[in-house]
Amino acid sequence: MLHKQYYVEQAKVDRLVSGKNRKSSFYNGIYDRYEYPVLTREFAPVHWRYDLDEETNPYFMERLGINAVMNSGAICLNGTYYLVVRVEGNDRKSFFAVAESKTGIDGFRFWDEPVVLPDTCPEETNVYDMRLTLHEDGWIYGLFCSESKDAENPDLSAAVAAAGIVRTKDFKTWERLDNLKTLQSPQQRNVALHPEFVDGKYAFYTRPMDGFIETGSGGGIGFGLCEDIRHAVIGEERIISRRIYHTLTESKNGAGAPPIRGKKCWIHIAHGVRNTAAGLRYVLYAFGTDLKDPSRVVAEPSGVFLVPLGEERVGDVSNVVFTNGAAVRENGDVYIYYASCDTRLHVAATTIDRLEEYLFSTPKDPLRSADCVKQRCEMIRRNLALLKG
Ligand code: M1P
Repeated sequence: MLHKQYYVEQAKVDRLVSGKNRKSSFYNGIYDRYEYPVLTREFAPVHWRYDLDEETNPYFMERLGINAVMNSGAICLNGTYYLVVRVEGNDRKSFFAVAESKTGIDGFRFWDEPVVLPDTCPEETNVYDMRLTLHEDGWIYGLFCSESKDAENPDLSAAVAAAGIVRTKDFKTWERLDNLKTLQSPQQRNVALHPEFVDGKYAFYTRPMDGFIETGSGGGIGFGLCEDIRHAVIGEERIISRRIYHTLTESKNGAGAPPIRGKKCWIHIAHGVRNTAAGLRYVLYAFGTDLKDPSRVVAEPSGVFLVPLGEERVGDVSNVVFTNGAAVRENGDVYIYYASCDTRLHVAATTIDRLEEYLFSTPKDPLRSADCVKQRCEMIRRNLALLKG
């Protein structure tokens, strides 16, 4: 028999799912932030966490708790927003689950069952951060991190990150393809697939890494082509968004959602990482690449695009915002899904026009204090002249 506490717990989930989200008072003209996260662990269905049967669970104890819901792939199809969410169990293992909404800013409800990927890699211990691409070949691809123990290193935390590839048409049946092989780089994380063929080939944004945490000689976000996505091999990776000393990408960076086709360029929202006395700080930044040659950067606004603010700054991995999904509507509205502190998921809403104005009108980073203050003074003086009439 169903335990009566089930109804109490399910009512809490239903209340959260039916709650309305509101724009917050935050303003920067680039995007709107929202007051509430779009998903937290409390949105996880009760039947994922509890044995509902009164006989086998007389105290209605949580059996398989959910620790966090975060980094999500996103797509808008026929007016419905789909997220493929990274859900982390209390056992530290992540899995994927689909949540859908009609508004993109609230009302996300998880499907009844998590995604079950074909289990083709016996050494794979953890999977996370799926980037969804609706490709012009007709498939929806999901690229994710497939993590395994580094069998050659006795250190218990030594691991190997590879890019797993799956594809689907309905988010229910998933075909697993070979993991991506990059001949120049031993490890990969944060890999995204470009939505269109480039020179007749599949194009990938990569993040070459020497180790599991440190990118080492990996200079930033790479770009590479391959012919056969079922057995994807990339020979040359060209770095298109470099890590730079004393900027937000100094320690590492990585692609976010697959780029968005704008009117003037491909719009990229990526993450950058720098080290601080308080540990690594993850923020988002943006750049634009040429519509015909997506490996050529044409717009590089200076500084951060989005940083963790207020309550977003605290969580399992504090001082982190991370994105791997954005949903675009036909009218040009863009919803950027970002997680804070590997704990919960938020949305920032903008449009293609606003993003392109940001990309092309924000000044470039002059990279030195003396030049940065000159750049600022030029704007201040123009403004003062305007204010004085
Ligand atoms: O903990 C912050 C993020 O760390 C990793 O990103 P990166 O590979 O750039 O260091 C990822 O594991 C990501 O999931 C996580 O949010």
